[in-house]
Amino acid sequence: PAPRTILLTGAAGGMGTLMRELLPPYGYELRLFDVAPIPDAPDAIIADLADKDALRRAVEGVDAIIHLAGISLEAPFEKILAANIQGTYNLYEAAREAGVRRIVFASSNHAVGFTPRPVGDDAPLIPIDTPRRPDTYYGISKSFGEDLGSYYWDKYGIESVAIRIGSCFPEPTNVRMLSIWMSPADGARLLHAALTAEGVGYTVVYGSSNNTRLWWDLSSARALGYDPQDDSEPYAAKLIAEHGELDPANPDHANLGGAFCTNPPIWPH
Ligand code: NAI
Ligand code: 15L
Repeated sequence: PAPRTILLTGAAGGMGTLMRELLPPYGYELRLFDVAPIPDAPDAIIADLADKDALRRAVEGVDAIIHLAGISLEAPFEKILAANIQGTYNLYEAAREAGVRRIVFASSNHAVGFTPRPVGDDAPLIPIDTPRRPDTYYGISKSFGEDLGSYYWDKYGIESVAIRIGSCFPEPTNVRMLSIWMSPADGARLLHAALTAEGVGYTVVYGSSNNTRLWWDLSSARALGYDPQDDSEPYAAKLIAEHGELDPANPDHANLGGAFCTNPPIWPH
C-alpha cells in the first residue's frame, strides 16, 4: 500500500514549513516533529532529537519518515555531533524498533562540497557516485547520514533515499543557486517520488530542479519517477546583472559547495 502517515522532522524549519503546505495534496497525513515550536500545530511533537522517548512516540504507527531536522549550516563539531550525527542515529534506531520501513534523509550537496564544479558548456555533470568530499563538519554529518542509511538497509532491510539537496528556497538568490536550486514544488515532487518508488533499497540522489545550468546528474532521482518541472533560468539575468558570472579563479566559486569550502555560513543558535 502507498505510504500515507508520514513523520516530518524539522517541520518548523524553512523546508519543513514549505513541505507542510505542499505534501498534503499528495494524500499524506503529516505528523510534525521539531525542537522549535510550530504555530498552529497543536498536535506537533516538540522535542529534541536527543529525546529517545519522544522519538519513540513520533515514529509509532507511521508508514515512512522524512528526516529534515538538524543543524542546516556549519557549527562547532560538538553541536553537529549531537544534533546531526547522534540525532540521526537516534531516529534510525527508533524507526528500527518500531518497524518503520522507509526513511527519506535530507542529505546535502555539502557531503560532496569539495568536488570541483563543472566549468564550461562541455564539462561532464557530476555523477552520483562521485567520491564524497565533505566541505564542513556539517557536510561530514550528511556523509554520516548517508552511511547510516546504507548500513540500516544492508543490516536491517530498512530502505532509505538520501537526497543531496542543492538549495531549496522559494527563489534562487545568488548565481551558484542557478545551478543547484530546487524549487519547493520540485522538492515536494522529489519527496513524493522517494516515498512511493518501489524497491529503493538504499538510493542516493541529487535534489534540484531541471536547471539550465545544472551541475549534477539527476538520473538516479529520475529513476525514482521524479520529473522536475522547474528551471532557475528565468532568474538568471537579474542575478548575473547584480553579482556577475561565477569566476573559476575565485575559491568561493571553484567547488560544488561554494563558500562552505572557504568561509561557511554559521548556524546562529
Ligand atoms: P532549517 O534550519 O530551516 O530547519 C531545520 C529544523 O531542524 C529547524 O526547525 C530546527 O529547529 C530543527 N532542529 C535542529 N536541531 C534539532 C534537534 N536537535 N532536534 C529537533 N529538531 C532540530 O533547515 P532547512 O533549510 O529547512 O533544511 C532542512 C533539512 O534539509 C536540513 O537537514 C538541512 O541540512 C537539509 N538541507 C537543506 C537545504 C536547503 O536548501 N534548504 C540544502 C541541503 C540540505
Ligand atoms: C545546505 O546544505 C544548507 O542547509 C542550505 O541552507 C543552503 O546553504 C544550501 O546548502 C546551499 O548549498 O545553498
